[in-house]
Amino acid sequence: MKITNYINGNFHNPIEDNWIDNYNPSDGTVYGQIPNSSKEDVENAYIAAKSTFPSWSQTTFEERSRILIKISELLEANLERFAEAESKDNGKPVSLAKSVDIPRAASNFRFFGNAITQFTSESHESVGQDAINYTLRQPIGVVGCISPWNLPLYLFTWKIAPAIAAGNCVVAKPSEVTPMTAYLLGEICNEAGLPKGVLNIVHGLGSTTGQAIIEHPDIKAISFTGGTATGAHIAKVAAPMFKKLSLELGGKNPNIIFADCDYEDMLQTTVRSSFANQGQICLCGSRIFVEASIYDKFKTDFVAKVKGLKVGHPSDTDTNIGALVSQQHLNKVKDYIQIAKDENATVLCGGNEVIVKGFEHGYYLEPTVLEVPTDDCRVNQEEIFGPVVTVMPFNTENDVLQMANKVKYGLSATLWTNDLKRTMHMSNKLQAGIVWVNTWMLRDLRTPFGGVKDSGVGREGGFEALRFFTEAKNVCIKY
Ligand code: TXE
Repeated sequence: MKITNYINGNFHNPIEDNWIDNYNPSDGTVYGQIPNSSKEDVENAYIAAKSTFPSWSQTTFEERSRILIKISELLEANLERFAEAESKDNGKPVSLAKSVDIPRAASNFRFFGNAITQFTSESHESVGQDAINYTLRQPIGVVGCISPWNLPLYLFTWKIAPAIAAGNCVVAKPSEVTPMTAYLLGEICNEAGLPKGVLNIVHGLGSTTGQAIIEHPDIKAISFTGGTATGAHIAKVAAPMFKKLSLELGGKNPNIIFADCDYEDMLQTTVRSSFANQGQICLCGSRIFVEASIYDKFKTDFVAKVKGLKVGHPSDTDTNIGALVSQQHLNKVKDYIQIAKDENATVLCGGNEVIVKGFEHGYYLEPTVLEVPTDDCRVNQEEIFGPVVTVMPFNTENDVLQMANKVKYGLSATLWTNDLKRTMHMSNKLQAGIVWVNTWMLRDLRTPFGGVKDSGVGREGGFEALRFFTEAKNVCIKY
């Protein structure tokens, strides 16, 4: 099938008739083509967005809210179709797409449809100077949203929903590896009555289509989720044009386990935080540190559970681990397993490709647990972004804090303990944008989301996202 660009409410082939193959990771076959859109396609998307902005930015909050909530309802009504498309494109189990990705995409529209009706600004009376200040929160204009392949519709809509709720018009690009659900979203937006030109979706490679978006002088804000190197490149291109940037980048998150935790709960959740979505979530706890007194027990119990995970075709209802997103990504993850061996890590389980009967050319890998000799080896420092975790013991709170913080990333951290003082102390000291205590990936959409250090700049979520997609203008009136 051919995926096409969604510009001004209609579907268009790319002007240069340039196409790239779209792979199904579960069997390695090409099942479609997507445009590799050029600068001209991006320009057309920009023109549609620009000409719609004056009317969309003047649409009442109630009307914007009504349309966003309608999109949310239509996504829910099309849950099966979207979940199957997401799984086919990405390799994730259909059950995961059905329970997490698509419901969350629907929640993004519902949440920001509601949030915009509650978004207020401040006023300040300058007492003694007979003046009052009030702050207007005005939409920016045309904004760019660029998203990755790991949680395709989930992250695409996490950007688009607040952008359009705040009154902007959007030029958006999903990952070239997982374009399908973004393509289907266009139809849903038309059905929901979103005015033509509010959302424009261009498909293509980062180096052509993505580059044209970030270089466009009149796309004044970019919200990006993806790799740290790409984030750094975007910052460099955007800086001379003073674009507003929100960059959500990689992670190498510590999962710190103290002996006083609720053990069974920790064990179950740690399996999930290590391998959900084949470990391809920027929030996965890929470095597991365990207090020495329970280290051996943990290793035995954890490895037993991991060995029980079923690697299989994404459509099978009992599959826990589906396919990795691409051959290239599978190769990268396998290279890291070799690097670990070269650095004297012990493979406690996994480490090999899996041949799934009937789907021999799919990109399957066993969930892998590596016991590492030191915290500064490469597999403990670099983002692998696959079904691979490291484990090692620690003795004291201070030791583990140092190791946890000794990476260039700072997205999230998970802490397992029932000690209140330790919880407070560690949560304050961990260098991360998000700390979970005795849970993982419990997301409340009102809370700020983002990282420190090389994990990015800016915060998404709640009013933070609406603030990002608006400019504050202060008006001071002397009376
Ligand atoms: O990401 P890219 P890739 C990490 C993970 C992964 C690595 C590389 O470690 O192995 O990044 O993944 C678009 N101008 N994460 O190569 O390239 C691209 O088309 C504008 C972490 O897939 O960063 C896609 O839409 N856009 C992560 C998006 O950027 C450009 C999720 C992300 O692709 C561009 C995914 C350019 N010059 C990978 N180049 C997370 N934080 O969750 C690329 N793109």
